Amino acid sequence: MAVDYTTHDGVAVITLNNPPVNGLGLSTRAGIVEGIERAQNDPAIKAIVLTGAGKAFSGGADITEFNTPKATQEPTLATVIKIVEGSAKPVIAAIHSVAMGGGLELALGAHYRVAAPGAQIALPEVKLGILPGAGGTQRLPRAIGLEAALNMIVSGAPVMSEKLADSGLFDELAQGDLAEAALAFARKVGAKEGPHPKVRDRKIEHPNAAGFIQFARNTVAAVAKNFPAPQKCIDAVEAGVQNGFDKGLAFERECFMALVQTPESHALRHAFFGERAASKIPDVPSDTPVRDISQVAVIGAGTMGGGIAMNFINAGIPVTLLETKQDALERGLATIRKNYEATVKKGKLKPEALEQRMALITPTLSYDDLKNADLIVEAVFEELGVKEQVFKRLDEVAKKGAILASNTSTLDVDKIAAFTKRPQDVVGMHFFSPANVMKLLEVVRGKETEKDVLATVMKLARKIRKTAVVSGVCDGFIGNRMIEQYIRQALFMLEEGALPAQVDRAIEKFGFAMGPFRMSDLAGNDIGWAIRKRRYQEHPDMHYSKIADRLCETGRFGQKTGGGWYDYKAGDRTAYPSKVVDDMIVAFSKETNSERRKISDEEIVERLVFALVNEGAKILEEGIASKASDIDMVYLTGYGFPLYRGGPMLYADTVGLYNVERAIRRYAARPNGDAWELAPSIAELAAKGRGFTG
Ligand code: 3H9
Repeated sequence: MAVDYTTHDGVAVITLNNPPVNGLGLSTRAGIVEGIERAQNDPAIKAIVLTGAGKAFSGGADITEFNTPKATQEPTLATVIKIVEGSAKPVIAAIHSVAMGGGLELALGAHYRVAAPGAQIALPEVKLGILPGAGGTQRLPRAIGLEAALNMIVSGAPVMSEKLADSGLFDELAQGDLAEAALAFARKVGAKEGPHPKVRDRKIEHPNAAGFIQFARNTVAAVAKNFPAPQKCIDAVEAGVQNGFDKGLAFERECFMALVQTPESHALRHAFFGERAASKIPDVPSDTPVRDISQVAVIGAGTMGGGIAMNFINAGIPVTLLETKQDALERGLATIRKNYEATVKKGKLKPEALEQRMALITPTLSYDDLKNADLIVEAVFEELGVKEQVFKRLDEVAKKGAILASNTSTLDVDKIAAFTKRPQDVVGMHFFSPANVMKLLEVVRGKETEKDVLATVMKLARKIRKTAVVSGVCDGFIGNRMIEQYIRQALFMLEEGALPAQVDRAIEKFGFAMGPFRMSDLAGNDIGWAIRKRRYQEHPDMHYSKIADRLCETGRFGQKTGGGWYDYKAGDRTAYPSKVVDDMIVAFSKETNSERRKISDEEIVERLVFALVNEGAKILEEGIASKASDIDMVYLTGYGFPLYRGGPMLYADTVGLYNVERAIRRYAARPNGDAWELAPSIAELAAKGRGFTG
């Protein structure tokens, strides 16, 4: 049963009991209606308290029901709220912990609201690409005013209940026990004659509603250009302001039904569940005991090591930072300080907090100082020999049970683990640069990594606010292994007729934050060159365009050398198309007998994105990633894949695997087609009419 019903001396208490967050799925909705009716029919009941068991009042509509028959099956949430609002006996919402989305809308349908402090109050629907669809856009402005409501609806951000104490939303902020306070309140109002107040009857008062709505519209247009929901939120609020509650409500419903079908909403919901699913590892039970991590050490105080250290410090975990030379250590500390100073300047960190954070770092030159660390993250030079020295040393000094992590981005974690006598404690923690900013953390599971090590790292990732995705051991793990195929295609297309600016423009129009050539100029073309040189030795049969090597031979390493695929001016990061490079590309095509042709933007997007998809499919086949949504989370949080498309695997499903397969076969039959070896699972799923994500 998703709802409990109890009575307390003339007051009925309806308790949502649908863990984990009292989502308003069909059975919960039906249970509320049943409870209200039972209370109506019991003459001894004078008032009804509506509350939630466990860790929420309610987290809103059950998102898993969206686009299923249950979502529209009666009683819908709108019906439930109508019944609550129409109850002759007063309904009091007793709100604690979380009242979000449909949960808050339900509370707004009650006649009174009593809240505990510390509750997160939000209409976060916009973050799922929809709008509040059960009266939120109509009732919240009537409860707390147009401006505050529109801000909450368009941002989706939670506001603490105590901040809303005087907003008109709550009738009482309970200081002691919420249940007691709600019961006392219920008895008080239960003794009063009805009718009891309804939020829908309140007026929206604003000196210049039309002006404010226009202002909101302009603001949203600037920040949410690829998402339809924010504008629709404004439209729905406006409809209520202009045409009254009932018409506003009908318009809101219409917008909700349309938005819930959009690919953008589908993508955002996929990301919501993908993020949570990523933290679950199929063969590591959720109750696996974790190791205590209260002291971390980071080896290497360079850009990467410093950024990694900041993550732990920000979470209040002390870090011992090790370098081999005093000046490198000092440089590293100075960079960390500079980063925090920049945050203070932006007003996002208090000056005293800066010193507190710096005080959490213990700099050292001695491995002996690592003996108390519960977790040691190595961020030294990316070469197996260097890693060997470090891990052998760590094996000597680290305490028993300490987790030894490598930040390697390409090397074999099993080989690294084998440098120690405790491979079960070794794991990859691949942070992305800048490590203190980027959300993604690839957790690389070695063949001997213990389950509790994985469970510990996943829990810690949440603490340091990373999206952690588990990858098996392979060259490049999930993210870089896939990006390699994408870059290969980008380079082939230069040879076949495109120029860097065209490739970048096409994929940026698709929604990537930055095209492959601008990205490479930013990261440094020499980095890719070094990786390719290694590839040429390890995989001499692999067919690459040598065009990027030609560029590197001229010393054009990117922004840092004032030129790469593009030209740069001093102090200006704008990428200007380079005649020298474009001429070089055309000459290279001639030299390699590649016939240049006009390549369409559509082909550019297909070849880049399907290269990711094809490799992603192989990664799934090999079990390197355990689910397609993990791959999407890697690309959404670490590689600038457009959020509104949901990641490469969901995008492939949206296009249809039948179409993806046909395109890959087509490209495989063309020049440079040997780079396309169709992943068998694409054909298999396409034949069954299925997709990667469900
Ligand atoms: C809506 O209400 C539409 C209406 O306007 C109109 C309807 C007609 N549904 O985040 P956590 C699951 S739209 C289904 O790790 P926390 C979640 O997947 C809804 N499942 O916990 C996870 O499952 P699992 C508007 C949900 O304590 C588990 O709960 N509401 C829902 O860090 C724990 O989640 C929102 O957008 C849901 N609504 O944070 C709120 N919510 O354990 C979205 C959660 O299997 N939710 N789950 O992985 C949140 O922001 C957070 O989950 C919350 C708890 C703050 C509630």
